Amino acid sequence: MNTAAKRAPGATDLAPLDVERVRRDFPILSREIAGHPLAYLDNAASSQRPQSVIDAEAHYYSEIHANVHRGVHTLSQLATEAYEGARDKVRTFINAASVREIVFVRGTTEAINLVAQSFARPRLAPGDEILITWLEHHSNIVPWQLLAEQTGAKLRVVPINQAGEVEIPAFESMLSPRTRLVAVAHVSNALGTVVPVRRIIAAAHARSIPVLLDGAQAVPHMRVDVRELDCDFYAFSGHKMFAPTGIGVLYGRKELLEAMPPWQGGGDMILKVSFAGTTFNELPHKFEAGTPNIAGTVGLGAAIDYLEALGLDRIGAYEHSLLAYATDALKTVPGLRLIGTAADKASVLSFVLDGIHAHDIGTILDSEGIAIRTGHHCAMPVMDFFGVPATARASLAFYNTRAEIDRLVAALAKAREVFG
Ligand code: C6P
Repeated sequence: MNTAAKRAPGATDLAPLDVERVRRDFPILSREIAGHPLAYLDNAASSQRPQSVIDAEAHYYSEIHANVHRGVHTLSQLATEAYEGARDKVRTFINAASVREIVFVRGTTEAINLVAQSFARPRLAPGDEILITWLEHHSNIVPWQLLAEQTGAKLRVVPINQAGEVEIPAFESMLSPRTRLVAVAHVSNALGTVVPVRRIIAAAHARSIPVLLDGAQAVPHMRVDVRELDCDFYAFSGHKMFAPTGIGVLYGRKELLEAMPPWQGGGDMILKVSFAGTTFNELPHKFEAGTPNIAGTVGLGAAIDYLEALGLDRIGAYEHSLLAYATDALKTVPGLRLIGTAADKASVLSFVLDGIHAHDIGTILDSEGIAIRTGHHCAMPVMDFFGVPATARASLAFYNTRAEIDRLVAALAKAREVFG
């Protein structure tokens, strides 16, 4: 295979990422754990923050903090500008048509629950169906189970294959006249599978069925364009894309959001309140009851600036080559079985090692300064499918290096010596 063929789509003319320089932007990456330089390979759980994001939050608190949309005083206006400015950055980042389609929430989990309760619940009758896949995170399973209990609707689950890919023919055959919503991950957190969401959306839309994408594991790794994808809802979390915790985004098509009732009631989501009745605020404020996470949105805006400056295509190209390197390196470890071998994958290596529990692997790696996640990754059905109680999962970001992968492989050899 020639070099160009190994590159990510669209990356042909890009100068490569200067990873050593990039690493210096992240203060935490220079710390030690257990006397070793930190190798942070737990980015799917939560990534780290560049100094610019930390500075943006600190500047917000030390210079402009006040409540938003509520005051005529200077600070309140500055805080409102910063908050709404971040919304516009998100709009550009995912290429939404309007800032009215960008709702700030706590994270992916809250975004999906909002859609379940405000969009789906009023539309569901007993016997209606919600379609998800076998590789979903619990955040894209449990809200639909709760909804099914509340409405009498049915949750249907599209199978995956041994590589961890969604069975598209099965998906197409499971779309029925009773399907009211399709909700699927863009990228699987437990396996790294990139789901062919364009095909899924096209098939669902051909039957006028709306589609929600759980983009928690996609936005940090690839350019997401909600209009090009043609999805109806897109949910993601700031903390996986180098932004603060407690802030996330629900993108929704304006016509759909406009037709939806508010999810929570309170301040800021109203235009007028009297005991005779309440008039709700316009989009997106209708869905943002109470004082929001203003500092978090400012940090999210700074994270977007940072990602845009590096370039999502450049990030994708670098991560693809690191994933290929890591996949080959892990295959050399005796007794290691990769879980999740889809043809199209992003930045996740889940594995089991013969005779060693995932938690023991995690503990040994931690003593070597290497952070990975072990367990079910909030995707228990995936573990059941592959017949394992847990996996060890290394998840990569653009600041990880081949040297860190080499350390991972060496530490796994050590784990085999200790437990083997
Ligand atoms: N996955 C992981 O280690 P929140 O917690 O709301 O920010 O994101 C939930 C969520 C939803 N969908 C997917 C695909 C996810 O990966 C996650 C979070 C983390 O894999 C923590 S469980």
